[in-house]
Amino acid sequence: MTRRVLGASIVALALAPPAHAGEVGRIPLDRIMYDVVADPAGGAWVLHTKDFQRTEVTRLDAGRPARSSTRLRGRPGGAAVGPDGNLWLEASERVHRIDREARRSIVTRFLGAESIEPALAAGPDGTMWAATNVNHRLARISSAGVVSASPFPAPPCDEGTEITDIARASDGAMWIADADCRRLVRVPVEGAASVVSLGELEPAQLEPDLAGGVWFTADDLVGHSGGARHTVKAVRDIAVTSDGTILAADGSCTLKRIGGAPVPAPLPAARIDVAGGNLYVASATRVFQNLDGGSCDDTPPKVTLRPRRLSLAAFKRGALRVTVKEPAHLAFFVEEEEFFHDKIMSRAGTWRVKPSKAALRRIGNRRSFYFVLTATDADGYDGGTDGYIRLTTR
Ligand SMILES: [Ca+2]
Ligand SMILES: [Ca+2]
Repeated sequence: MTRRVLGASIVALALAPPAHAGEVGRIPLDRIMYDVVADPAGGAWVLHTKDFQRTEVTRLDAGRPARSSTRLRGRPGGAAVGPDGNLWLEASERVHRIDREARRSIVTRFLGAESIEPALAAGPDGTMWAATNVNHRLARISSAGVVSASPFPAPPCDEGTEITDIARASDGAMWIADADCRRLVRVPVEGAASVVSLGELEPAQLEPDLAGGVWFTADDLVGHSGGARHTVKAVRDIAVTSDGTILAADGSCTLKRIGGAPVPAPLPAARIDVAGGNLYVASATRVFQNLDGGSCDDTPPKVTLRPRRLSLAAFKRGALRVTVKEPAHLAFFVEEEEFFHDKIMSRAGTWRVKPSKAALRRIGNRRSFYFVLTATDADGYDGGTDGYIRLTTR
C-alpha cells in the first residue's frame, strides 16, 4: 500500500465523502498563521498576522476566491464557532464576531478588572462560554453581547487559575482546561461540576471525543479525561474526526493518529481542525482541505549568497545575489547595523540585494561586514546562511 493510498483510505474512513480536497488557500509568505477554524457549514476562517500587533482573519470557501481579510487589534486568544454560526474571536479584551463574508462586529468588551482568558466555546444554552482571569469567574455571553458571570465551578488552587481552553462535550457538558491547577473541570448540563486532576500535566488544548469525554494536549503528550496518555513529541494541535479518530499535528509530514499508524499529510501540518465532515490542515502559510493532493516537503529552504568578496560599487549595483531553491521569505541583516532588506520570493530564483544609500554610507568605510541571511519557506521551515563579506576598493 502506498502512502497516497493509505492516506486516501483513512480520509474515506473518517470523512466520507469529502466535498473537496486539495489546497484551498494561502497567505503571504511573510505572515504567520495563528489558527484555522473549520465552519460546520463548510469553509474555514484563517487567523494570521504580519507583525503580531494585529490579527487578520481570511475566509476560505472551496471553489471561491478568499474573502478579503478583516483586521483587528492584538493577538487572538480564544476562537470558536458561535451558536449563530459565525466565528467568535477574542483579541485585546474584546470579543469579535466575524461572519462568512469576513465582516466583523464587536460583541462585547472585557475591560479592566474582568479581563478575559484565551478560551471561548459555544455552550449548550445558546451562549458563548468564556472565563475571566480575576476572581475565577465563568462568563456566558449572549449573541446580543450581554455577559452573565458566575463563580468558577471549581475552587481555586494555590497557583491561581489559568484557563487555556473550553470545549463542549458530545453530551452537552462543558470541559474547561485549567493549566495552573493542572486539572480539567467538567460542567454538566445539570448537576454539580466535577474535576479530573492531571497530576503534573498542564492542559493546553481540548477536543471532545464522541462519548462525553475530552482529549487534551500537554507538553509532548496527548491525554484523555479518562486517563489514557500518548506521547506525541512537539504536539501543536489536535482534532477528532467524525468517527472518533484523534489526529495530532506536530509540524511534520505525517499526522499522528492516537492508537493507530501515522497518516500522510499533504503539507507539514501545524494546525488542524474538523467540522461538518471536512478536515483542514495548515502549515505556516498554506491551508489544505482534507488530505489528498500535495507533496509534503519538510526540509528547510536551500539558499546561497554570492559573491563573498566584491567592490562597493558592485554591491551598490546589486551584484550580491541570493539564490533560493523554493518559494521563501528572505531577510538579509548586517551585524551592528540597521541595514535590513527582505524579499518575498513567490518562486525559486535569485534576489539581488541592493543596499540603500544610507546603508552604503554606513558600511562603505569598512573592509568587511558580517551578515545573516534567513529564508523561511511556505511551511515555516527556516534555512539560511551567515558569514563575512569582504568589500574591496575596486
Ligand atoms: Ca485546531
Ligand atoms: Ca521546504
